[in-house]
Amino acid sequence: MQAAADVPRTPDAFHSYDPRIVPIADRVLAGQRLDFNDGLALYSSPDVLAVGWLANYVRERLHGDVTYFNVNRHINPTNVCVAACKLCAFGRKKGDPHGYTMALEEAWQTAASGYSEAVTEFHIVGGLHPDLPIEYFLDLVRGLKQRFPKVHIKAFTMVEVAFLARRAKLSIEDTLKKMREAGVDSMPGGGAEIFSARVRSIICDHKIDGNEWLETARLAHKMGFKSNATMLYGHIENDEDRVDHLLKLRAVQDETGGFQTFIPLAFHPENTPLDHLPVTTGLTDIRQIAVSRLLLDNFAHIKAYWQMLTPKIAQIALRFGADDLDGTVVEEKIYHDAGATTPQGMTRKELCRLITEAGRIPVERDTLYHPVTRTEDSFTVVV
Ligand code: V47
Repeated sequence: MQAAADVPRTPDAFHSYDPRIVPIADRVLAGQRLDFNDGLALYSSPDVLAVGWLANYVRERLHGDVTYFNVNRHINPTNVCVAACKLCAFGRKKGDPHGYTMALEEAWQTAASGYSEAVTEFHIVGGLHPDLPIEYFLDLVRGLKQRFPKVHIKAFTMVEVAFLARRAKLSIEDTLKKMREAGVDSMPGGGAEIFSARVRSIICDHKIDGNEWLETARLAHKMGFKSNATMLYGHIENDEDRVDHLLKLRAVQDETGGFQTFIPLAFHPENTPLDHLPVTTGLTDIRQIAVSRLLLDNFAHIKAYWQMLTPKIAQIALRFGADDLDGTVVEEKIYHDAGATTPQGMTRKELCRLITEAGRIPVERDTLYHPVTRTEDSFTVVV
C-alpha cells in the first residue's frame, strides 16, 4: 500500500459532479482569484467534498501538512458592557449581580494561573465598560508585560479600541499608540460579526458598524500592528452576507497585509435573545472553513477554533482548509456563557494528538507564527 505521504495531491485527482464547481476549480488550481458569484456557488453546492478538496489543495499548497497551535491563555477582565448585542450571552449591564470586573491584581493573578506550561500569548478581550477609563486597560497591559516580559499580548478587538478612543476623546491612532507603548503586541479578530448593515442592526446594533471595524483594522495595520479577523455565522445572515464579509476583509488585506488569520465563528444561541435559532450543523461549519480558505486567497492562515467548533469538527476542518487550531486557552467564557460544551482548555499534548491523528504535523507557534521550541516549563521563539 502507498504511504499517506506518497499519495499524489495533483490537480488531476479533482472531480466534481456539480458543473458550477468545475470552472471554479480551474481558477483555484491556476492560482487565480475567485469572485462574488463563485463564493455563492461554493456555499450552495451540494458537492461539499469537492469544495473541501479544493480548500485542502490550497491549504497544502501553502502549508503542506504543517498545522499550527499555540499555548495561550484567555483573560476577560470584565463582562460589564454598555452594548446589549442580541448575539451575546457574555455581556452584563452595570449593576447586574452576574457582572464582574477584575481588580488589576486579580487580572495579573489570573494570567499566571491554571496551566503549568509557560504560555506564549495572553488573549485579552472584554465588555465595553461604561466607567473603566483607558488607563485601567493600559495599566493591565503594563503590569502583564512587567510580570511576563516574554509573553505576547494580543489584546482588544477593533470594537474595544474604537470604544476606548471615543471615551478618552482620542483618535484611533493615538489610542493605538498608547496601547503599543503599554505593551500591546497585536490584536485579536473579534467584534467583526458580519458587516452587512441589515444583519448588524439586528444582532449587534450597539457596536461600531462594519466600515468602522474595517477602518480601525486598516489604521492598526498601517501603524504596524498585526491582527486577526473573524466572521460570526449561523444566525440570520445569508450566503450573500457571508461572501460580502469575506470579500471586504480580502480588500483590506490587499491594502495592508496586516491580517494574519481568519477565524469563522459559529453562532451559539443559548442564553442569548436569539436562543430560538438552531445551532449550526457540522457540515455548515466544515463548509465555512473551506469557503473561507478559497475566497481569502491573501490570508496566510485559516483557524479552526476548537473551543467553538468542538475538537472533533476542528480536527476534520484540518482536511477542509484549516491550518491552525488556536491554543490551550485555559479558561473560556464567551462561548461557555452561550452554552458551549467543549472543555475550558486543552493541553499541548491533546492538541498534538488531534493534529497527528488527522495526518498532519503539529507545530507550536507564537502569535506571529514563529515556531516555538520548549522544555517543560520554558520556551524559545525561533525567529
Ligand atoms: O467578538 C460572541 C463572538 C467573539 C457569541 O483573534 C459569539 O485569535 C458565537 O473573537 N456565539 C470573541 N460567537 C471570540 C474571538 C476569537 C476567538 C478565538 C481566537 C481569536 C483570535 C478571536 O466571539 C466575539 C463575537 O464575534 N461571539 N458571542 C455567541 N453567542
